[in-house]
Amino acid sequence: MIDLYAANSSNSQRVAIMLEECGIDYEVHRVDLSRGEQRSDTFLQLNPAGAVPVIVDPDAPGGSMTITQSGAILLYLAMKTGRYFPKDPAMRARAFEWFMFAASDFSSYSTMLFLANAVLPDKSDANAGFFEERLARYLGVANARLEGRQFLADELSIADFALYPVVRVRYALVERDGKLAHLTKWADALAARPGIARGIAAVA
Ligand SMILES: N[C@@H](CCC(=O)N[C@@H](CS)C(=O)NCC(=O)O)C(=O)O
Repeated sequence: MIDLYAANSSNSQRVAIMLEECGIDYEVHRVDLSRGEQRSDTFLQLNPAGAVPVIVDPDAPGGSMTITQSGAILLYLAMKTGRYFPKDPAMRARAFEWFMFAASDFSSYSTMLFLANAVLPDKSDANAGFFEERLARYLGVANARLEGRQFLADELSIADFALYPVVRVRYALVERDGKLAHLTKWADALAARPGIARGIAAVA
């Protein structure tokens, strides 16, 4: 049984989705970010960076392991189970490419938009607008990739699980554009998967 320390956030959703889709037993331990639980001494022992998600896998190769970083956890689970990790080397490279697009480019700008709107001491519409436009451009890039294919790396993979929760949280930008038909079809198909719905609900 894997312990998942999580909040209602896209990074936590990624991990819960992967656990659900792999059929792995897990228990959610909610971390209340608004109360600063991520900075408690107990939590900092799990992740000195004070952020969710974190998993503790008692059955990791070589003994119990604590793993942080949603992307690292997805890769770990993909390698452990052999699931959502294309076997064909070329397609696997594509999955890595789109996984990194999600985990670095798209996620970073989504976080920066959140900071510009809600956290930074000097709020700035210009800064928020800059991050929004970058995200809008990235949505267009993902939309173009999905033309004529069901999933980012052709078969369902960790790339889709990494990107979907962040697109979901930025869906207003998809609707504002109004022309991202391939991305919308992809998001609808993922939303309809019971494992994805269960993963999102598990950390809500
Ligand atoms: N790159 C990390 C980001 C983790 C992260 O920033 N988590 C946020 C929630 S989405 C958090 O716990 N923030 C608490 C804080 O910064 O105090 C990952 O992918 O897991």
